[in-house]
Amino acid sequence: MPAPGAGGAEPPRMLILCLLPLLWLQPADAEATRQGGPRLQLSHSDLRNGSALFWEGGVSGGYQALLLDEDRGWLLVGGKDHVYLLSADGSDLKAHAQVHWPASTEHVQRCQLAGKSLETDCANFVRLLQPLNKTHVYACGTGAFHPQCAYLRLGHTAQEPLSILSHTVESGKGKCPFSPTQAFTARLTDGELYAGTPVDFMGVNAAVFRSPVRCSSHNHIRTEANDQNWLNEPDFVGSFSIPDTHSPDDDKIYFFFRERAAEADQWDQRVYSRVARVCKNDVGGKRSLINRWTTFLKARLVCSVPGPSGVDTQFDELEDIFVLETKDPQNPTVYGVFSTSSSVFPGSAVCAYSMASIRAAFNGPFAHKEGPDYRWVEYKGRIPYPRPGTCPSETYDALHKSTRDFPDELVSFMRQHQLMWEAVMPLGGRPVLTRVNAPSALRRLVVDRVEAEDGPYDVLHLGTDDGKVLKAVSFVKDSLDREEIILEELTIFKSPTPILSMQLSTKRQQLFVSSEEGVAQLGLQRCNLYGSDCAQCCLARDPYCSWDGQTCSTYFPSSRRRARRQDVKHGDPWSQCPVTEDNPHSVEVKPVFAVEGNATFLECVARSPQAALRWTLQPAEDQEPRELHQSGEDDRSLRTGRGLLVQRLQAADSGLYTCAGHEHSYRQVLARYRVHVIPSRGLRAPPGPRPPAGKAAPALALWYFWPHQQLPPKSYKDLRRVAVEQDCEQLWYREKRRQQKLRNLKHESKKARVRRNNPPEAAL
Ligand SMILES: *[C@@H]1O[C@H](CO)[C@@H](O)[C@H](O)[C@H]1NC(C)=O
Ligand SMILES: *[C@@H]1O[C@H](CO)[C@@H](O)[C@H](O)[C@H]1NC(C)=O
Ligand SMILES: CC(=O)N[C@H]1CO[C@H](CO)[C@@H](O)[C@@H]1O
Repeated sequence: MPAPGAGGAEPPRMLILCLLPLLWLQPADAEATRQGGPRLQLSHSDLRNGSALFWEGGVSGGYQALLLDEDRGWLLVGGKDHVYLLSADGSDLKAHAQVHWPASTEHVQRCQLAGKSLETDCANFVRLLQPLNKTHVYACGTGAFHPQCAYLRLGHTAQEPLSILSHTVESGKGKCPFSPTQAFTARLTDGELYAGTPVDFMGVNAAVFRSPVRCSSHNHIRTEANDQNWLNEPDFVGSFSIPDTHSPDDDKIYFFFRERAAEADQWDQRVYSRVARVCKNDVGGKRSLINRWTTFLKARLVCSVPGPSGVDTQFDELEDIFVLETKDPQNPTVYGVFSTSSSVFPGSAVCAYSMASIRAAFNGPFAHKEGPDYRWVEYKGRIPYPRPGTCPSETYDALHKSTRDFPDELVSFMRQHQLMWEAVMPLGGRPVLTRVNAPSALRRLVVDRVEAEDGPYDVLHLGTDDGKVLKAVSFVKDSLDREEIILEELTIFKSPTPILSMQLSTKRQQLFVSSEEGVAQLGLQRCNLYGSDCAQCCLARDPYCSWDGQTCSTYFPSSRRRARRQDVKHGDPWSQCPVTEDNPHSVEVKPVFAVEGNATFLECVARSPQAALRWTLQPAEDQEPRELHQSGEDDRSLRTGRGLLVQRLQAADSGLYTCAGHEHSYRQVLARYRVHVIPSRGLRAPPGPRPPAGKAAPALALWYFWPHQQLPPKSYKDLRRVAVEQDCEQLWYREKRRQQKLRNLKHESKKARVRRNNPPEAAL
């Protein structure tokens, strides 16, 4: 394997370095960012160059509602007063059609009279798009703080590919929030809309509703209003229909949200995350709980890192939820992204839950509070039959065909007991991914289950609050240790604006991402960017990618090509790639001459951000190489992400320096330098006939390594002229100018920013 940067045909260059200023060296930082940093980092402009397609139309409120049609390959996008139909035609993401759907003038005026802003509040922000059937979509918008819903017809005629059916416009109360920023969730299934949403102008009261959308036989039904035990200032995050048994009568809708925790210490004002569920066939009670849920139950969703002294780090605030479908429709894996409200260390975490653990919490004991002055305890009394929360179905009990037939005892129990005593714990008892003290927080996630050579992996695509998408994979290794790998960090949007929505197309292997700036479409992998050899491809450990013998490219599990090389779990190129023992002799040795007492800089750049650089020095042929540690015996040597700097050179620093990149078990020699330290007394010797006999050796050494097409210098005087004046002075002034620039910059901004923006450059 050729060494990077070893300029093949070029003759060895003689390097003499002057004292290198140390201002820009930052060994500690360089080491720190290498740990667990993303393997691939692409800026917005990198992505523009072929990796992603963009549809831009900056608008306040952003594009919050996305609806993907996998079969036809288009994306419906809800924005301010408009719905757009986007599709990618090769080189572009284009709006093929759009429909204008404003709020009524009357409501815009009322909204403004109430003190709201025309720009950011008093418009119809489209927040919900749900498929109704092949030709129609149910759409809801805020309608200038007067929510409205309507049918949207698709592809009716070529002249009018998208239209709002004006006769279908109806109130959106209980389906869609009033404000473009209030949290909510809604899902249309079987002609009914299940929604968790605020129901008033101020956004103070929120409830879980079911509203008929199409000719459905069911009534309107909701959670009890003004009862903190049902819901306590909730922020809804997601809702899903998940079957419980083979009988549709047992089907349930699950709601995910965060709310003020009534059961926590009342002085503590904690927020907890929740999962709640209702039966689809719940029609409310007959004498009590009329048009109220009789099956509404909720449990706490825990995402925490166990601490050493029993004090767990809680990520309490649910931000987004993704239900990863599996072959078994009753048992998808539920992924949540959480943030911590702790101001000590801001952070985010991703936790995964099994449906079994969620069901176990709902089948467990109820929480109970005897009265206002009592604490929450586990309910130990008699539990009515059928068990509270069970759907009326033949599976458990043929007597009760409808929730209206439920015994009074059960209905009155349901009035008092919504909260389960046990919390739902994450799979593995801890997060699959944590990110603390990071510059941004995680806000959205989608998960793709990818079949790799060594098994299935759940790849997380995470949207941040500053316009980025991270691709990560996390798994338990043989040792039971969990490993989290950030594969990519993509800066999708120009400005650091929050990611609002993400849609995954598994069929097309595409990801759609929206923000206030617009919508981006990108592939799930960019394998070719990991590197152009098998080892780099293998070390990347991206389940989407494998080495096909020529390039790093998409891995297809179905293809029976045994030649595909991939090892996600261990990333071990030894087992996967045609690398035999890495031969250091394939890397050319560059001679370096430096003056005693001065400094020299040996360049060596890792090929991936995860590789650690190690330096060894072999002082003489018959001596063993020894490793140069980060903090040497004296602090004359400094290692940076770009190389090694040795200051105040001594004669003993001469020898063969080898730089190798280490990653897992893989070691690759990247650069070799033969450093010759020339005694400074020799250089300072006055120009004269000959140097003292004892000082002849350096001149010989110099001559030996001198570029072949040049004549060797005749004397120390020549050496000084050629080497010092020509090379060094130029370098010195160049460096001085650079320094001055840096100093000026430093005055303007903070040190840390300057460092980040001006990575140390190789001096030669
Ligand atoms: C864009 O990509 C091409 C190859 O796909 C590459 O040659 C070119 O340098 C890239 N340009 C920029 C500005 O990154
Ligand atoms: C879809 O639903 C709309 C509204 O109920 C109805 O008019 C239309 O005929 C339906 N289309 C199909 C293909 O079922
Ligand atoms: C070429 C060069 O920069 N030489 C410097 C080496 O260090 C001595 C003092 O230690 C300076 O005087 C030289 O200018």
